[in-house]
Amino acid sequence: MRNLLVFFTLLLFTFNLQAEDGHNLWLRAKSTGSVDIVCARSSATLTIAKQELEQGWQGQNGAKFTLTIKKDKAIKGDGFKLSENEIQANTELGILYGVCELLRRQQTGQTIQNEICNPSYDRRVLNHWDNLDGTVERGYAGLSIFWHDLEKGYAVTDNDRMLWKEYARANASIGINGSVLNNVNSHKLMLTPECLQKVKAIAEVLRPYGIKTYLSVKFSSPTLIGGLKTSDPLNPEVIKWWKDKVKEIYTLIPDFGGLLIKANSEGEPGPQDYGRNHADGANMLADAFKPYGGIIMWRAFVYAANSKDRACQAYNEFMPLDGQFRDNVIIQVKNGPVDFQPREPFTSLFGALKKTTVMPELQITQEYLGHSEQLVFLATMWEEFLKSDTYQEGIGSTVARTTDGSIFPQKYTAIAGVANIGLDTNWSGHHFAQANWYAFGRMAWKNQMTSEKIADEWLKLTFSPKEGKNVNINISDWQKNFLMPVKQLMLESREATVNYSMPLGLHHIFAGLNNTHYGPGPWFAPKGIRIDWTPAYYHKADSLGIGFDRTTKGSGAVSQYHEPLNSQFENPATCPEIYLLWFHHLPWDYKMKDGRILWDELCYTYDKGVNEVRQFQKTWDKVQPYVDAQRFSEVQSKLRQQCRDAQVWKDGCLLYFQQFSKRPIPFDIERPVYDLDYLMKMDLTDMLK
Ligand code: GCV
Repeated sequence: MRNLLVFFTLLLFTFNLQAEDGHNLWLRAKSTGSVDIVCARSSATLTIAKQELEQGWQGQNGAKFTLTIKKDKAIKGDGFKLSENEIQANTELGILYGVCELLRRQQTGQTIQNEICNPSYDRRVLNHWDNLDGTVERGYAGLSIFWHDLEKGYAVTDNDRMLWKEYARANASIGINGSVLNNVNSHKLMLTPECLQKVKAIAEVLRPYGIKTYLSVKFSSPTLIGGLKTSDPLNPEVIKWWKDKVKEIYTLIPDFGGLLIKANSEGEPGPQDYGRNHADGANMLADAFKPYGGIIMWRAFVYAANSKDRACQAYNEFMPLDGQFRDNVIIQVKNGPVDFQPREPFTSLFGALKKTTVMPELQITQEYLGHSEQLVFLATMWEEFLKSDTYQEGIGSTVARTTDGSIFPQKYTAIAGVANIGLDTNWSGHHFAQANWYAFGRMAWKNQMTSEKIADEWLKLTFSPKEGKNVNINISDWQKNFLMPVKQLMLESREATVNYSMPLGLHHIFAGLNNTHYGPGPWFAPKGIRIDWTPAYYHKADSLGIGFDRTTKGSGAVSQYHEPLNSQFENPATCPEIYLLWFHHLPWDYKMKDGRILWDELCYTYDKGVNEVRQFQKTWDKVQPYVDAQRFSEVQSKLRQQCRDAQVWKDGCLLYFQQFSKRPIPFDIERPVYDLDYLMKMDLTDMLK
């Protein structure tokens, strides 16, 4: 209660809306008094915990606060027990996490009472798709914070170290405890001694903040850099090469986390190149890492050019191997079966694999959701995914529970998020994209956390006006006129994006030019291209209707789900309409639940999406008095862009599909403003950005 009072009292002061560039993320708060810290032990991590407490304390001035490391069976891993005057944990890291939680509660006006906070997953890992030359695959926030121009070698500067420290601090504040430092499309030089020296330097900065380093490497490294003739996982020389390499890694980095492997996927090498399977490959590496406590995160993102339905392939390749993986192998599975689309049902492997550890892979970077140009709060999507019921062990077997160890005992539990971090001053390109980094950490810590609570916390931490001389703002004004409308905007933003880009289960209908996955391109089909890389493979629009038939009469993907989902998805009448065209090819005049025909529904939904973003613009313009000038205008400008993008999506898709539906766009909605020819001819990427 006292924290609530402190939060409210603060906001009755006068404030100074000085320009902010977003670099301080959600860590802007300063202490409002002193605190007397009692802590019997000392270490680098505890020193950080104490500093954080001193710098961010907003409790009673001069209060005594105790940090205690004491074993308690109710506290799991790096969890902690929080009370008004003490944090107790089993580990030093638990103390640091407890401090961060305490400060967050003080700063956001949440209550602090005796409570144990345990993490849902042991490993909460960011996957950086950073290349050794400094570029970032699907990165929209500048160059890599870890790697620079390869020609300049692997030098590390003081500036690098400072930035890595800030990065580590931000991660620790939300419980992230692992970073895969490079792209899953790995560089062959990753495991060379020179490169490993740099990894060591990074690991040293991240370590006190509790962040383990991991790497992505080429499965064929023994051949590429080891001079061997093969990388066959069953070959004794190959096995020895990996054992030696792993020993070398641990000599440099004793707490190294392990590897993330993309094998036999999109041209990456893997065990199948030698007639072996995923288990042969993953287990060989797992055996080499086992003595050091390292893990192998083996990705299930596999699909082939000749596959009838790409969405089925991961299940088909991995289900026969269930039970064959070592206990330090974790299969990393993307939330959706195709590829991080704005909306997909959950990948059927969740709830299907029963004797194999599975970890969700989420994408924080907005590859398919407007890059860092569009305001899309992803927590609502992840909440929908984690709460999806797989029915693995009957009702209530949500994805969250099938992966966090609640249903089956697992040696390790883990979750990954593809990072949206780069050298941009504000780290993530769009000020609101920071919220997705924040949300990933919070949900990885507590997979039951609601997106509403996360948005509330993040907005308070990131946008509460700072105390100062110039502006008078009182709490109820700020809550009513800033917090509530902007939170609402965030919570609606993902659905709006689905509406204006790929509603009713449509997916992967992007412009193909430059492979940017940004604008619409349902027409994209240059001669000679792989059929599964064309949007028509996914939307299948023709004179009869639209959608991908994944019923038992079609690709059969529905059969990969447990009952009752299987039957529910099979029948268009019971299939949730949000997934309708994911599972069904339906006639243009198919009757929707609201009585409209499918074509009309599609038109109204695209139009709704455009209108929603226009409304976001109005909402944002109205909050100007509550936001510093720099962040206000940067977000305003991005929202203008998003409105233009939404219009292009609506016009491009409706005018293209209209050629097949041969029906009018209902007359009570706004007419398209672009010509289809123009949209098809333009390089949409260049036009949109
Ligand atoms: C890192 C999609 C993306 C690729 C990405 C791949 C993956 O295909 O477009 O950029 O590669 O997924 O997740 O491996």
